[in-house]
Amino acid sequence: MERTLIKDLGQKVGEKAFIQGSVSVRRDQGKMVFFDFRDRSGSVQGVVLPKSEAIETAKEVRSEYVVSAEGTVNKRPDKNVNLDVQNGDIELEVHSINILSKAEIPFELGSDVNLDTYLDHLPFTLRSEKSKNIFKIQATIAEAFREAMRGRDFIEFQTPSIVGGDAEGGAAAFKVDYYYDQKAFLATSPQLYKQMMAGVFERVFTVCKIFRGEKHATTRHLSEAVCMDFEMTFIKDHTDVMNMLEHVMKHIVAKVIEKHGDTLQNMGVEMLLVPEKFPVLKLREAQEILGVSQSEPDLEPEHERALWEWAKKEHNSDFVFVTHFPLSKRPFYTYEDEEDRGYTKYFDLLFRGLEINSGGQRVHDYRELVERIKGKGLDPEKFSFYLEAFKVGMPPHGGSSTGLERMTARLLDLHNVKEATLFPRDLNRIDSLLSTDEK
Ligand code: AMO
Repeated sequence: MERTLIKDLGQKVGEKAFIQGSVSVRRDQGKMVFFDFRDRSGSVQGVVLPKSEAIETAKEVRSEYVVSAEGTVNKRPDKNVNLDVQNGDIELEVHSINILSKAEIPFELGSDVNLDTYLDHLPFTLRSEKSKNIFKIQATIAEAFREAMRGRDFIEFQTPSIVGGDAEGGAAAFKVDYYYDQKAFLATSPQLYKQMMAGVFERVFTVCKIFRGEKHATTRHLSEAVCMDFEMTFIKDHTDVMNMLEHVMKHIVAKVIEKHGDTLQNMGVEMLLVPEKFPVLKLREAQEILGVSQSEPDLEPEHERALWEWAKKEHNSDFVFVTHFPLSKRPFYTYEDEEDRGYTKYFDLLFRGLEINSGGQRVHDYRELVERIKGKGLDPEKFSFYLEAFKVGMPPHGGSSTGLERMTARLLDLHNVKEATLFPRDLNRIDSLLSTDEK
């Protein structure tokens, strides 16, 4: 018999059906055995009656066993109907059951365990409803990002992960053993490549991995993260990039609500506040609001959280842009504001109290860029490949980068970015370490 997906069983009342899936719960009531079966489409209650041929096997089955079952789809008696759950008006009266795989589980799926235990058992814990929802929503975020970009004439490109040097200056790059003793690193950002590609296609985007040797254990840093980057040419200044990013963010939020509105509600996620225009503050204005010294070059995590409170109260917004960071603390490619010397046409986008995106206008003049590289104590020779894009003519341009895990975590109000990362890498965690003694 052909497999029927569990979500379609309701259309087969009175008929026989064959399902395949896992056992979420088994309730042995002596004479009868009840099951909650699940597959990728949903769940359904099954019942094995005392006279059924399946009763022996049913008593053997435990939580998470993988099974196939054949039975008749019945309407439930009125008193047992539960319209609040999927398939709450039917049950599968099981005639035969076949164990495809036995299971030995460390604890009940969906148990409230601490983060380390959760991460130690990812092949199992990722199967919980909560985890599946997180990563389904994450997939929608990435899909909606691509959709928004394509809708504005951006072309997707693949960026290399093995690179000759670090684009970001500050971020610690992982060194790689490359052929012939050449020095190579894992990319800390697609920055230089997206700029080069903007010179080719005018508008480009990429969804890629970045690698950063973050030395501190925090709730916001990963050693391997996914970035959604774009770069666009012929901009007037950084505000064109901010407007594009605002459009992208609104599209992502709308798509997530459209596809996962019910899940957000079930997860207790607060309604997202997305105003027509996101509030914008210069760093110095933000510092004045926060009552902190304007000599600080950046915001601390608690400042980002306080600015969320401000944005909610003053602008009914979960988003706030902070612009004009000091030039001295930003990478060499950052554009200086001619009307506000020493400060940059660069921004961070904070979402629900966390920086999820950075971006801005870039230096596009070859000579100036060479000077800026030197100014950072770097050798322009080492950047000659990148610099060729500027030598051969580069339009004014800018772009930005959104951290996928950070955006997912804040959207779903998850405390730690690792909860929004399938297989997080950090100071202590790489999967093989879980199964060997080698350090
Ligand atoms: P930045 O270094 O701010 O900017 O990175 C951009 C965004 O990437 C995410 N991110 C991270 N997420 C988790 N763990 C990390 N270790 C981590 N590092 C970065 C954040 C951050 O906002 N080239 C510039 C972008 C640009 O100018 O276009 C850059 O890399 O969400």
